[in-house]
Amino acid sequence: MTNILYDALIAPHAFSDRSFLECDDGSTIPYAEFVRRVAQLAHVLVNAGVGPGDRVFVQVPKRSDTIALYAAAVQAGAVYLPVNTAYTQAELSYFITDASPRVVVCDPKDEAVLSNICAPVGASVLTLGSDGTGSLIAAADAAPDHFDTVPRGQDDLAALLYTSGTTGRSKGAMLSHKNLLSNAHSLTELWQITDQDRLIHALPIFHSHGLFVALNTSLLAGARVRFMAAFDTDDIIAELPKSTLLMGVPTFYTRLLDDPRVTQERCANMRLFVSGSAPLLAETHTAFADRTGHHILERYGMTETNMITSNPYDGDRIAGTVGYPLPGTEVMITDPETGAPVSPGHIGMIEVRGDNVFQGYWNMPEKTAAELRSSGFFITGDLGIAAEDGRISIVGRQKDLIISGGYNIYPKEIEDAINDIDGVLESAVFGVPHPDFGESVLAVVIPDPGASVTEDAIANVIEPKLARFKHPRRYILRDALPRNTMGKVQKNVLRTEYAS
Ligand code: MCA
Ligand code: AMP
Repeated sequence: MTNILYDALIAPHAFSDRSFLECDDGSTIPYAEFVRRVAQLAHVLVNAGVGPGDRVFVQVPKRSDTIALYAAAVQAGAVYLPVNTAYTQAELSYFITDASPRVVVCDPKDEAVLSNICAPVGASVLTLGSDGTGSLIAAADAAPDHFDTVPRGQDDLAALLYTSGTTGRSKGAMLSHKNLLSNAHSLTELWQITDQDRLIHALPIFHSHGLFVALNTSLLAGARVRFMAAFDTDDIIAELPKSTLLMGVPTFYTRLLDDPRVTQERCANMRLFVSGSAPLLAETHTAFADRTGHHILERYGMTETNMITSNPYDGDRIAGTVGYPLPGTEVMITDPETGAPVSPGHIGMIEVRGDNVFQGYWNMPEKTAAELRSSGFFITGDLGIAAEDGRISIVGRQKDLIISGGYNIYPKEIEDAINDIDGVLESAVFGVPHPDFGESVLAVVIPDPGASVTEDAIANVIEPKLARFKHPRRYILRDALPRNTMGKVQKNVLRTEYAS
């Protein structure tokens, strides 16, 4: 048996002296060197006790060794579990307890805290810091640069990605080798990515977008990657004339449009701009085309499904639509109440089936059963319309979700944290339009009768509990929440009231 993801993405580069990662400090990591680094890190993982199917939990800065660590987990037959570097100790504690990893890799500054969290689950802690040093790195430097790849089949898990849930508890989406590889093949072919491409990579690498969409396709094609530690408008503008591809969230494009240096001439070498993770406003699409001559290609996906649809590479990229189902992926629009398919032109639930669809939620069979039908169709929670020719438009979400700068924020998680505060009766968290992030978070809080709660006091309690990007920008104290006749909170009323 082979290891299908490793064999497709990493092994073919073993003797290639072509550039893979071009880093911020000007250094370049050729493909063959990367393959050797992956082997060294795989040795470190196995020496730390990682066996096939074990989770490798990773919360580290964006570095070339972080990507090598992902590939090393795959080569060692383990399950890679990256999390947002913004998560707090309280959030990490939940993930680590739920996933019971064998190894946790963290920033050296967090080692003491994570060691405490890891002790009850018996996970070892290794470190990798933003300066590229740490115990993981020291051990890798001393390890052999060849590793006998652990066999893994197509249904074996390669990654576990936590995605927040409407019930307030994050769910681990189990992604198999087949899920990841099939999607990488579809996207590489559709977007015509080759070894002649140079991708500007400015996304975080703890989500599907930056890790799988951007890097699995680059690895499959043997493309070069200008690997940036973080998004920076100046850096991207400097790289445009030397690059061919950019993948980003809509905020990338509104920020680029704010800069007059982004012109047709500067983008002349670019072949493709891709946007996803959040709705791209039609006005952004049009303004970018007017300014640069490039029609941003919008695609649609989810952590659970990888990418689902894409606008065409050749053909009309229509603003406000997310294009057609990827090859091998079926999309069905259904009545949210009955699950029966609806006709083209009618709004319904977007459901998806294919090799890209995950294996279920970690340790949550009832949630898996509720969202993944026995027919194989996954219920996305997004509402859409299919045109007669199959082109999909997303028109809303049935799930209560805010997307801020491409990060998903589930109101229930924040409401639970606010409602736990002494003196709070209830709360409603909702998104309002934001010029940079698309949406931002507000909270309306109803104090208990006679209680004296202040905005600052609430903020102080939330601060250490939730990652910064989830924090409401305001806590608005009121006497009551607007409700409909059924008693359901009318968030649409709040959204309208506080839109400006
Ligand atoms: C940073 N901050 C944010 C966000 N990002 N607040 C709300 N929403 C955000 N997205 C806050 C920080 O906590 C900080 O707060 C302040 O903004 C500045 O932080 P900084 O790191 O400097 O921000 P930035 O570099 O300007 O980051 C903005 C960003 C980043 C580049 C848009 O958020 C980003 O890279 N987003 C991409 C997310 C992504 O990859 N999503 C894919 C999910 P303070 O100053 O108060 O401390 S995968 C997915 O959705 C599916 C599968 C799909 O289809 O792709
Ligand atoms: P996540 O849970 O982080 O995987 O985010 C997935 C969600 O992001 C989807 O269910 C959609 O609601 C949203 N999303 C991703 N791509 C797009 C897009 N192009 N347009 C609108 N929403 C999108």
